[in-house]
Amino acid sequence: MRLHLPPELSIQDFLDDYWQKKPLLLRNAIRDHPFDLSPEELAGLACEEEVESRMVLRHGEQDWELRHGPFDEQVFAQLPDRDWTLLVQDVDKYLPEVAELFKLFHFIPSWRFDDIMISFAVPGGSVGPHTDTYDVFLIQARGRRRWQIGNRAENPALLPDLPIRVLADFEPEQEWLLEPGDVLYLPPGVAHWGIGEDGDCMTWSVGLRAPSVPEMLGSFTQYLLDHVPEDAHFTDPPLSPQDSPAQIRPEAMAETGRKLDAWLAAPDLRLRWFGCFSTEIKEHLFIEPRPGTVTTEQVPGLLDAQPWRRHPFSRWAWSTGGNGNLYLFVCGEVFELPEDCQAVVIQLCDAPVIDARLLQDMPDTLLPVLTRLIDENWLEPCDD
Ligand SMILES: [Mn+2]
Repeated sequence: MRLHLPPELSIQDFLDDYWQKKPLLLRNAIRDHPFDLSPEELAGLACEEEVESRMVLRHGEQDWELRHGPFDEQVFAQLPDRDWTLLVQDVDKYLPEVAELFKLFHFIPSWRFDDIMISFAVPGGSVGPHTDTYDVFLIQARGRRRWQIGNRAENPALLPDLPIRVLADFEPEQEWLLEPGDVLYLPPGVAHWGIGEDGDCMTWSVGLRAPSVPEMLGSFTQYLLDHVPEDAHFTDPPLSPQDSPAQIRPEAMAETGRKLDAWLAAPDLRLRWFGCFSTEIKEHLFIEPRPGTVTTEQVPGLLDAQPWRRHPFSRWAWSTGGNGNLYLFVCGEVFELPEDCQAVVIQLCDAPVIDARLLQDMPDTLLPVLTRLIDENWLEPCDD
């Protein structure tokens, strides 16, 4: 399965000219995925307690009525023929055939992806014109949907008093009717409006993660607070008597700046934080730890007995620090490993199925880490 780009456009061209810059419509880009999720199956997911879902009705109890799932099955029978849409978040976490689609976008780091949201719309159904703060690949999976896109605007005006963010002024600049297999790439901030055309339609939205800078600062400073030793204190620059003892002199600020900058810019601490931050999982996607604990001695036998995979909710990444350290990040935690573990770490993070043969000659230092990964259920047997 691959993404079919026009012959004159290479992946590198796409990354250079379009990624995070401008929209691109790719006609017939997915040709060998069955998209065989039925509207009934999607509605079934929206009825489940742990699945995040929403419904937007254009003319409900108010204009743009928003309803939150989980929904009762009978709700679907009472809906009008037109002008509503159902959106189900994180479908990739529940259906492996949906998660498969991430493979199409292997040219983007896997830790950048958030989820695949699937929306079903009847004719006229939509969430209104809006902007998103993240990149998205809108994949037409079933039926046809009309997409209008506008330009990029900073802080655009919204319609007042609505439960969803609908742009007050939306001027479409381009318009396309998407057919199954078409993919529309949108960078952050581009106004867009997708409306169900004739008959039902389904869009699979592959969404990226783009935490805000305040979110990153909040998380990073908390990480610093947890890791900077408490006995690191303020110290004076070389002092000389002051005419006004109340003055804060530039030398005092320079010294204070050096202290803070040393921690803010510490490369290793920053990398550890970023890896943990990027692999954190959403709270409601809680991974139940494996019942009973596993001992380090049991691990080689367990791994040998059957194929293993990453838990579908889990997030993984790895990196090397400036000091040559190898870091494995899983679900917001960091494991520091010797360099000779790199091949195994890559396999753990990237391979669809963990090959026990590669793990057979793994360095012993990896064993306690694998024990923890299995204990937490971040690694699970394939047939679970
Ligand atoms: Mn959107």
